[in-house]
Amino acid sequence: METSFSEGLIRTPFLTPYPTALPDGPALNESNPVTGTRTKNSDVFYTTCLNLLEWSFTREEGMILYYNPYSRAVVTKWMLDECAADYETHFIDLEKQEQKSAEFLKINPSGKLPALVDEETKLFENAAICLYLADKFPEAKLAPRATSSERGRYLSLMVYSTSQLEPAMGDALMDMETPPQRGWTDFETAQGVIESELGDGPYLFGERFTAADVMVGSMLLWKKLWTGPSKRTRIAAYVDRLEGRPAAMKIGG
Ligand SMILES: N[C@@H](CCC(=O)N[C@@H](CS)C(=O)NCC(=O)O)C(=O)O
Repeated sequence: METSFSEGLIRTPFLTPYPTALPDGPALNESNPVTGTRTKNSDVFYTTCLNLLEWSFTREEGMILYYNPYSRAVVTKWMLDECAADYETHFIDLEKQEQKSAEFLKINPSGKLPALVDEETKLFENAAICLYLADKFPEAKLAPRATSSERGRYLSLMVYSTSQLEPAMGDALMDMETPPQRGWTDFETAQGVIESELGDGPYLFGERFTAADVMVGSMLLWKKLWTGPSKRTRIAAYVDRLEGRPAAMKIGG
């Protein structure tokens, strides 16, 4: 179900943690202009109970993805769908700069998409969200367990995708040089790292698809959309494989 941005904010539990007294409701001892009687304790109690009842019916339990189909929020959506998670999307109009509104900045102080709200938990940055979801849904088996010997490589690839691969790809797309002082590598090197981590695949962890494939793969999927299939055959085949997944990332969807 999709609801509007403002509706979502009003219904987001952490912004309205409990019902406040009715703004137009009666104050204690105030004279009622219609009946002329004074407001009693029981009147205030009754109004508060009604508020509580209304709040308990309108309150959302599921996760809320702040979303625009033409943004990096499609990465989080892919991950949520791989987890078979129950969630709602709230559309954020980037042209209207809704991502910079005071209400949205309370969710994501960087003023960007995506953002995910799970009850009291607020998350931003795709990598953080994917790490969170993989751990929240262990039954989806999208992350090696914390005690597994593969956990270190998994965490490294999750961070590599966003701290090295993504900015390197940005530089390449904008025809910019990548001096090493910037803290990330050039795109050719980054693709070489991914190819060697992929090995014979089919995924980064062999037969097992993980959140690392969502993070690394989403970058390579964007690249294919912008500039066509990779000349590196191993990467091109990997991207085709990812695109073939039923939940695969869809831009504009
Ligand atoms: N590293 C961030 C990137 C977030 C990002 O740049 N989002 C863009 C949309 S693709 C955005 O919200 N831009 C609007 C703006 O900066 O005002 C992530 O992966 O979550």
